[in-house]
Amino acid sequence: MMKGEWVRAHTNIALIKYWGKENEELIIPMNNSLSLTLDAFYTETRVIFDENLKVDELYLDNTIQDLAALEKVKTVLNIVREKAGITAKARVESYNHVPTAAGLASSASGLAALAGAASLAAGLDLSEKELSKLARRGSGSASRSIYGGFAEWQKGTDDDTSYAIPIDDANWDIGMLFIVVNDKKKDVSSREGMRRTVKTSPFYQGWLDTLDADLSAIKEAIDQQNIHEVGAIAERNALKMHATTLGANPPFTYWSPDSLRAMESVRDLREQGYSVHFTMDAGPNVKLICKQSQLAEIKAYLLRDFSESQLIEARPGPGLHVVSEFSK
Ligand code: 2P0
Repeated sequence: MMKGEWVRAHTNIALIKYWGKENEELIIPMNNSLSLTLDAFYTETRVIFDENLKVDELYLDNTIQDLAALEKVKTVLNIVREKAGITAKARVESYNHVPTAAGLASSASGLAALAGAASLAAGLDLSEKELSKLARRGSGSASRSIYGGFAEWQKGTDDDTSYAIPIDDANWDIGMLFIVVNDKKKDVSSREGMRRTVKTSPFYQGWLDTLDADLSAIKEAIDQQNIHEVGAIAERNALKMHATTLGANPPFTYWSPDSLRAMESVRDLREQGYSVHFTMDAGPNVKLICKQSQLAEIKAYLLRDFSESQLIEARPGPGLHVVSEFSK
């Protein structure tokens, strides 16, 4: 039996989105993406390789998960077993730390924590680059959660060249505020959504054509610690990504009426003189990009339209690390 330590990975939110795969099996993306890792949401995971187990098992928040949930996990475990030359099945114990039960659990933190925990349990001593590649095989966005602050996932051309690198430690006045929108409609998973968009949306090429410009502009704005530009570029990038879904066949959108209400609030805040922009991912929640020093004021303003439990403050967070004191 090989029992690893608890490893924590924080989630990240992309400011330049990953949207589409060039290689589905290896998870090589169509474009580079750039994200900010956050303090507020994280996953803690431990892996035990045990010869007595018949199958791999995943316990999430103390509840055993079904085969569908195991799919991404098994991909990572199989690569680790192959690298370490072991055959034992694994018991994976994982806890998601999310302030509310709002569907914010992320495959980014989950698969990054697993990459760290499984490689440690197997006795592998992987570099950050190797960990990023391993996490990527589980879920693309997880490649970026190896690092704290801003990270860029460089698409590369194959398994060996597609991984994230750190860009900036984000130790300046930037924060995010989540507006959690509850939405009952059934989601199109991001995996299915990006696949359908790449295949069928006539707007997809337009999305790809402007990415290099967005990426170089946002890197310059990060260098200058220019919160207004960082937010403005991220907002435009997110809107372009979401526009591609309306051109897909069948068409779909992740927006709900409450998402639009949240966007309206962002415009109101800008009229009040705040530097606030938004981004959205494969769901209806809206994430504001603003000065960390103004998070409390902005939250107070939003309490006119949203409840306390819908508003979650986030600050830049750290990269993958071992936790000596397990916190649950
Ligand atoms: C991102 N998203 O860059 C983009 C923006 C959603 C919208 O990465 O198929 O769970 O496991 O590689 O990483 C969500 O997709 O997808 C995502 P897979 P993943 O954050």
